[in-house]
Amino acid sequence: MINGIEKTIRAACPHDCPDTCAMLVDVNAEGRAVRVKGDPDHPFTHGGLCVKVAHYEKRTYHRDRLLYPMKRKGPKGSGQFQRITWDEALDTIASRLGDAAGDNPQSILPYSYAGTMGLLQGASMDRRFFHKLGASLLDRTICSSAGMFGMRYTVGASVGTNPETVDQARYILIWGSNVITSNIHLWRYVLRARAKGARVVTIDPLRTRTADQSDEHIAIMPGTDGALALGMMHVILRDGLQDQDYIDRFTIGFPELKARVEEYPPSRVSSITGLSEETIERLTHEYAKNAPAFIRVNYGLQRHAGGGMTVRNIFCLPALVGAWRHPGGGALLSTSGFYPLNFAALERADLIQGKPRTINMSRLGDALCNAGPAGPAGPPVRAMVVYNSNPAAVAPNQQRVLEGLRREDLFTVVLEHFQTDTADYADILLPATTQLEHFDLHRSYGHTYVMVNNPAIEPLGECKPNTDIFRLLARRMSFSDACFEDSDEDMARQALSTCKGMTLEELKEKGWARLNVGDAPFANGGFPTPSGKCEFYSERLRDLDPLPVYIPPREDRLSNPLLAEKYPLALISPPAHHFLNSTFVNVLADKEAGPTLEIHPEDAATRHIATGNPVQVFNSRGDFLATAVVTDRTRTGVVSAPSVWWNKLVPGGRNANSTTSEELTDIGGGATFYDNLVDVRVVSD
Ligand SMILES: Nc1nc2c(c(=O)[nH]1)N[C@H]1C(S)=C(S)[C@@H](COP(=O)(O)OP(=O)(O)OC[C@H]3O[C@@H](n4cnc5c(=O)[nH]c(N)nc54)[C@H](O)[C@@H]3O)O[C@H]1N2
Ligand SMILES: Nc1nc2c(c(=O)[nH]1)N[C@H]1C(S)=C(S)[C@@H](COP(=O)(O)OP(=O)(O)OC[C@H]3O[C@@H](n4cnc5c(=O)[nH]c(N)nc54)[C@H](O)[C@@H]3O)O[C@H]1N2
Ligand SMILES: [Mo]
Repeated sequence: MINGIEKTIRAACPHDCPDTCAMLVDVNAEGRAVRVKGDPDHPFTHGGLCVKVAHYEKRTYHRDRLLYPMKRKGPKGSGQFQRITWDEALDTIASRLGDAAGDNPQSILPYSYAGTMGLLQGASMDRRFFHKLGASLLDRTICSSAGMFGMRYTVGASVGTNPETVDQARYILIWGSNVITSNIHLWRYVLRARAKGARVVTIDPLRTRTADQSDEHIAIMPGTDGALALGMMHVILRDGLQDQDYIDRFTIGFPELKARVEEYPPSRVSSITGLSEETIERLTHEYAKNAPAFIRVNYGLQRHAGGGMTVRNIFCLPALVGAWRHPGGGALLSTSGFYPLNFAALERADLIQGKPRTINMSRLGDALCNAGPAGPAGPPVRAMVVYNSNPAAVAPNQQRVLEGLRREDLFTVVLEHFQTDTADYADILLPATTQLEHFDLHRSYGHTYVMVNNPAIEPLGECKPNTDIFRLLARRMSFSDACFEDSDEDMARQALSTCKGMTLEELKEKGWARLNVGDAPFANGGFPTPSGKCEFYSERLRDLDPLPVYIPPREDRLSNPLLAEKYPLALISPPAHHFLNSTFVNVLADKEAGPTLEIHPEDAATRHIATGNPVQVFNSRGDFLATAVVTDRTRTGVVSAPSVWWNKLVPGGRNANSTTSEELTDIGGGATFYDNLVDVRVVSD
């Protein structure tokens, strides 16, 4: 025993972040987790943890943890609860879901996202339960679906550059990604590449921590990146900078693409993006001439009307210049498509009978408030089970969402660690275990290892893992299929059944296993598209446009000048450094400077706004309050509200999502959080 540490457990960070860090948890003789640290042996995360997770045990043992089942005793939203037993909680839920199902099971809506990225606690027994029940399906679009489909139509899946080769890149374009905040372990590879002479350029409307550390920052207008990519393709082909051999062998649709990009000369692209022609020309030449060039795309830039096409356009670039040929070359948004896990065995879609409707999670307000012809087809939502998500804070068009959650005829169950904004609206609130208390299996979207999370401690209070809760509910509903008896380890084995050479025993022992992804996986084509090539022309996109095209934001000065006259500022609300979406806000709020609004000095001057002023940010959907920070870190015409705050922890009780819209992206049905015009004024009293 060293310093009272009895054992050290191999674990994995569960949070919604590309890095999926390998963790070690020190547990003392009393069975208490006393310290969490990064595992220095993990090849990608190499012992580092971020500012949020470095003291993870404090979140687990936090005094506000939910420890017992509770039922509502005050009005919806008041957050008043009384403790009940698990039996009462499960009986009530089973009986209310049974009633709703008797009527029409599609009146039941599961609502979950990536509070934990664990394959078991995130998408296994829960899916089986709702599939068997015949509940509405949920289209999980709130984060990444636009980009995912943009990639799928171009390179075939969520695949790209092997992140462990990025140190071999000679040119690194960080495009709509705040690596230092939201993907910190990639930064080491960026710095190594730079030490060997690579140039690092960041394209972001804000001068973020990452932009600050780059060799150049290009402050683009939000939502216009698709046009920039087309402009770059124009310059590449105009100046003969393409890799014709790679194009001929490993792409389809080149002649059509060539004709299309002629429509995007730098002059046109300059007026769309707010960048000078000189910048566009120079950026393109640097990109095309410094092989291997790597583009780190992230999800920020796809939260706009044209988000899917934007990612598609950007993913055409590496094939055009042959960047995929080299280790370190290419583009990366997500590695999740590399994992050959058996998701079908986990989720068991075969349990679905008939054809239930699908509800898009990014239109929750609509789904809850618009029974009838205006809303989703089918019956009104009568019961909702929320887990791994905090929609009252994170979903767009917040006032509509809250209106829905207040409905007296809606039965709401929430599985949580803490009493979040959403939990305040629960009829039954169930205490879930955290990562230190349960078992799980993980993939990553920023590296290529399968990870295991061994439980370090016993569940606190009466907390239960999500898997257990759905197992118990299945029993209460008398579901007799054998799959409802599977243990978590059984399910992990099923998930691994399609991964050659990986066993659960080895994973539990070592903590991770590397996928077999080559150093230059697309050097000789082999894209997982229908043609096996990079598809500049995609037959599957015939209904929208089979070729790359610029789809402007719904709300910007060029596409909607009337709206822009009324609400002239583009609001983006990217992650605050110490928060993970709305997770950690209650634990780490004091590390952030309160809800702030960053505004450029010129935009502040015309509104008589000074740093420290309380301001109201508003549009036709709603408003929220923040403290102004006047700074040239944001460009003119753009304001930024670091997010996602808990409503109940900020003045006014509502956050940036009071202004965001439920409109969806061009492909993938994604949320459009950053496609959002507002205006700002000082709050006078
Ligand atoms: N610390 C921390 N890490 C996180 C998260 C977190 O909340 N906190 N969230 C996790 C999740 S769920 C996700 S999806 C990822 C998100 O990771 P990122 O995609 O990196 O997240 P964002 O901050 O939304 O977007 C990145 C950058 O894009 C910029 N941006 C916004 N709109 C545009 C645009 O139109 N064009 C361009 N070029 N840039 C734009 C923003 O200013 C921001 O700096 O990070 C994950 N990691
Ligand atoms: N304005 C604005 N809105 C945004 C974004 C933005 O950038 N700006 N980002 C969007 C993005 S990218 C995303 S991904 C979504 C994220 O939205 P969500 O997926 O809802 O993420 P969180 O807000 O982190 O909430 C997750 C909740 O799950 C809980 N949780 C964690 N682990 C477990 C578990 O094991 N069991 C149970 N039962 N609960 C658990 C946590 O306590 C937390 O309250 O938000 C979106 N909303
Ligand atoms: Mo996300």
